[in-house]
Amino acid sequence: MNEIFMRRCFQLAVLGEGFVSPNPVVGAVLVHEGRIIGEGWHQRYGQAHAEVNCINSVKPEDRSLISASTLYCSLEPCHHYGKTPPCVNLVLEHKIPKVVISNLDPNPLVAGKSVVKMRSAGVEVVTDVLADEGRWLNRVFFHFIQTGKPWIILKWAQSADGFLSRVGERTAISGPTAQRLVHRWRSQTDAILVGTRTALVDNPRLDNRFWPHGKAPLRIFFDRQGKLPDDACLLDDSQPTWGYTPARQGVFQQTEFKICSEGEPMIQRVLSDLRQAGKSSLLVEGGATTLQTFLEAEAWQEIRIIENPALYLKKGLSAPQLPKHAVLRDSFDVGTDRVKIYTSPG
Ligand code: AOF
Ligand code: ZN
Repeated sequence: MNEIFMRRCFQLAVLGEGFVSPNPVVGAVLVHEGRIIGEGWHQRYGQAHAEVNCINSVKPEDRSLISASTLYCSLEPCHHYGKTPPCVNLVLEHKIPKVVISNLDPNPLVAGKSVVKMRSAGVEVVTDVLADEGRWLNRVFFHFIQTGKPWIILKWAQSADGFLSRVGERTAISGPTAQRLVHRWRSQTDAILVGTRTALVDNPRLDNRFWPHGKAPLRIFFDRQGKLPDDACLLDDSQPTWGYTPARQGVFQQTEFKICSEGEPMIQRVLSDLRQAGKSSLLVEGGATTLQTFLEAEAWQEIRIIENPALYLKKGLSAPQLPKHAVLRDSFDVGTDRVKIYTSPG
């Protein structure tokens, strides 16, 4: 039973994706004798936590049952006064007798303190239910709060014979359903990065128009020699953008030019800028040289490969080599394409 209700918490948590970072996605359900009487999730950064929304959702006729119900939370209820008051107090005020949690909150302000507080008040607390799934769901939050560094995802699409594209031209590899998925990934990520050649050859928009949910991510591009034409999509000032490029003439509201010197190591610079801006995740969308640079620097936590099993290019720009130590975490079909998700061990 615990696992069924925890899975429901995860489903609810996911509804917050794209809206809550750098906070975790969190879901909560309140169950009385096997019946769900309340559900909630953390919907927006800075706003009510999952537990609050869950308790507020209980119908007036069921409110008397709260003190005889079990609260399931995908994350340990918080212990601190942040932008909202501590959820642990809510549990105690409503005299909820049992709380089931997937993960303890790694935030040092919480970190098991709420479990101790609830147990000392006589609440039965069960932890680690589907803990691995819970950690995977909030991998960005866990990594960011524990290391202070953004979670880096390398993404590429390749043909069945291992090519990224034909040389020097934008090449369609995956189908429209995969494109939607990529836009969903963009909406879940704080920042998206492309290298110089991709910016020039593909003229990408790097928006999430096919998954218009969540906030528009920060776009980042490299163009150290300032070759990108004025009418390039990345210079349309339509959403927050950082260009590692010489400054340009013109009036920009959302576009920031980050001047860098020719020999400066690019990855360290971007990561440190992201860190300072509180960005918890980065999706690197290419091209080959940029992906290779991140791979060689071991600067990645996750790799997502979309493969078109029916497309053979025979020649072109080779896809990067998957590192030997990459661990396959998930694989699934999307439309006519196949997606494989790898993580770095440890
Ligand atoms: C919960 N339930 O739904 C979430 C929690 O700034 P605040 O007040 O929103 O606090 C953010 C921190 O609270 C976040 O870093 C994490 O430790 C925890 N998130 N806790 O009890 C929730 N989203
Ligand atoms: Zn809370």
